[in-house]
Amino acid sequence: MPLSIQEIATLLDSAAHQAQSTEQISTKQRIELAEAYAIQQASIALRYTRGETLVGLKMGFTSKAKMEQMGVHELIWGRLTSSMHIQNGGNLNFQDFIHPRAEPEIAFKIKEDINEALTLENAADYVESIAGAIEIIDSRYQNFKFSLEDVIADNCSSAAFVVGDWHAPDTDIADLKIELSINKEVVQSGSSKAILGNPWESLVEASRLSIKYKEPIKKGMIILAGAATPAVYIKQGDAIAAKVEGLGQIKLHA
Ligand code: OOG
Ligand code: MG
Repeated sequence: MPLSIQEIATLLDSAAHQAQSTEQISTKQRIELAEAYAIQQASIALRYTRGETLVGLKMGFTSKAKMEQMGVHELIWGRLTSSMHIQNGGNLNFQDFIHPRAEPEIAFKIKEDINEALTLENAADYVESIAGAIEIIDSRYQNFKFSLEDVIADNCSSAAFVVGDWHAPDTDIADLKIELSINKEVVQSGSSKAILGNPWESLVEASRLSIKYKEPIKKGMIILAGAATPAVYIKQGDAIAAKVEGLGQIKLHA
């Protein structure tokens, strides 16, 4: 018998909570896109019962680099909760993760509740500030492999994130040089342009998806625009840093 949405949600939540990988759902049963988002919602609801709160949304597969690395070619979105937020320069509790990877991103802090689909023309009106960020992704699936529906059900691999210093919303972010280093060695480099041609497009897409899936973007939320480069595996003891031109450094220790 196929597992129910609630059963899959519990399975994925336990995998994350216990840092134990699990088999891909798609190898056991077929799930539709809408079901995958319903599983994500139910699985994050289990985090809320443990006291976590929703602090933002993340966009995924907004760059070709990421799509190609993971073999998934559609935009996805997931939820960021309070326990995922690590202060800039902070530490990752490595034993809480399965096979974490780091990726450099751009973050938006929302100034006002968003109740409409944004456009490139009005998106900045809703943004209080912009920063560089590092996302730590940690697929709950074996070998970090998944289908589109698998990864959506698994909250798009969200595991942790770090945001750098906040900058004015009129900072030009269309084509910023981005570097990710591990132990001072540059391991990935690219441009913010890789994110849908302009990271603002990612916020526009996030606003559309948030309306479609009835998860409103509220004042104070953080929206991660998606990685500009492929993600890199990290190990315990690593010093991870991202440098985003004009936005400063974002750091964390694994
Ligand atoms: C899925 C999450 C994708 C991004 O920035 O593109 C993502 C994954 O790669 O495991 O966060
Ligand atoms: Mg990401």
